[in-house]
Amino acid sequence: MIHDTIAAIATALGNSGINIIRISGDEALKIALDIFVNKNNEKVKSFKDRFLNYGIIADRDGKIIDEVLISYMQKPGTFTREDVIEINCHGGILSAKKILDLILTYNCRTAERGEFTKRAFLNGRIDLTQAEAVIDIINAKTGSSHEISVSHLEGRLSNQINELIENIILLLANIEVNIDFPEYDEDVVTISKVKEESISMLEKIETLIRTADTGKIYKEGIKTLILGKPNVGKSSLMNFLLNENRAIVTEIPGTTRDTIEEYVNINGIPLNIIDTAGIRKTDDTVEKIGVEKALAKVDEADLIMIVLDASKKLEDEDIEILKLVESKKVIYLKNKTDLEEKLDLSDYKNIEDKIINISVLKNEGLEKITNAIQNMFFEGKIDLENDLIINNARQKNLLINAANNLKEVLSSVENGMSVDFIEIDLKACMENLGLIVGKAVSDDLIDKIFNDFCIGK
Ligand SMILES: Nc1nc2c(ncn2[C@@H]2O[C@H](COP(=O)(O)OP(=O)(O)OP(=O)(O)O)[C@@H](O)[C@H]2O)c(=O)[nH]1
Ligand SMILES: [Mg+2]
Repeated sequence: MIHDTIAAIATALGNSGINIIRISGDEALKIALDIFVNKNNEKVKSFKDRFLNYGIIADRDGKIIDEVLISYMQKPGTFTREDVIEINCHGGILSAKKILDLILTYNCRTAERGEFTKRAFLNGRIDLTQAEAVIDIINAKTGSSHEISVSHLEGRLSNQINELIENIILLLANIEVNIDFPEYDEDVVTISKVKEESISMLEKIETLIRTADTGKIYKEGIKTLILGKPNVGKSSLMNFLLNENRAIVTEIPGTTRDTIEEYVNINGIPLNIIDTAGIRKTDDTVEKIGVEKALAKVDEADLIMIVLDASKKLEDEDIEILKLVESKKVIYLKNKTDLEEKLDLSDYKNIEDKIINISVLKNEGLEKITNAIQNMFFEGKIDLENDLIINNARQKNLLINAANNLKEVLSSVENGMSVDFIEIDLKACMENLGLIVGKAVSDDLIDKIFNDFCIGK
């Protein structure tokens, strides 16, 4: 049981209209009552549960720190399942800091990162998938990723995992009965039930695992590298996709020196676009580093947009780039089709067949790029509303382990192994699933997960 009271500034440490300080724990109400006076400069005896109270907080010398709105939320129906106080004070970080400092002079300590959510978890308010959803919501870079995390927070993933766990418990009970009362001779029935159930559970788990790649894309965006020799129009393309003049564009080859990275959502497709320095051999130290940086990003990219210049002959640099990305998902773009065509791809038939003609200058052909991405990444179109999507690597790995356990179960059934083996693997599967929702999770893992939070959450 946790007894100490924690406090933190829950809003971001920047300039904002208001800031919120949160206190959670047994001392929360007492502290709030002690530091607060109402608009008539009077102490109040108590706060009504879930009402806003307008008043003033002064320091221990009676010097006013700020006008505030305080709300008191009585346990257990709160996020942390403890008494919670929230103090809204004015923005600019100074008042919030002063109020927090004052609170910390009481029997109360600063909350660690994610500690409010950790308490919600430890006190049974939410399970681990929901706690992870909270951090994902905070960090969501795309609207879709936010939607997925909200569905996890609602507990949809946990419900499905819990159903699987209950299923295994039933199966294990079935096996136990069979061991305890062998005279019933239900051996055959049990084994066929184990097989049938394992196949069905395996299917469900594998479906979830398959969604993980989509989940990753929604979470992080499709990591899209724009690659090409200098001056082909990479930065122009980047700016067009972002709909803003983010990257410098000039007619001088070698304009972009560093990689430039931005997030954008194009027709619901989340992209993490990276513009790069034009690839060429160069003696310029800065440009050389830029080129190396661009090349270093090829490996980790989900998608590469190769830009070729329609108005120039194919050069060694182009050919080198084409070779470099052979094993990747690539969209080939022929830019500057508004100019007289000099590019000849007849030696590269497979690329010629796939190439998309565009002119960034004239705004032509660009919708074909989004169509191509759509086809490449979202063939079996995912329905965010109705499909559960895994967007967390920890959960994915545990699901893979659980699937492997079930495969072991099925292989034991096939090979007529003793029921003991089946039991071991079913239990292991149950444990792996349990870890996803945080049943019997080690303290280290809990700390690790909550450490990713920000203070005050
Ligand atoms: N005619 C024509 N010019 C274009 C087109 N797209 C870009 N340009 C011009 O091509 C020149 C180079 O464009 P950038 O976008 O800077 O090219 P880049 O590939 O980023 O070049 P580096 O950063 O030097 O590697 C600029 O003068 C652009 O205005 C196009 O579709 N048609
Ligand atoms: Mg550029």
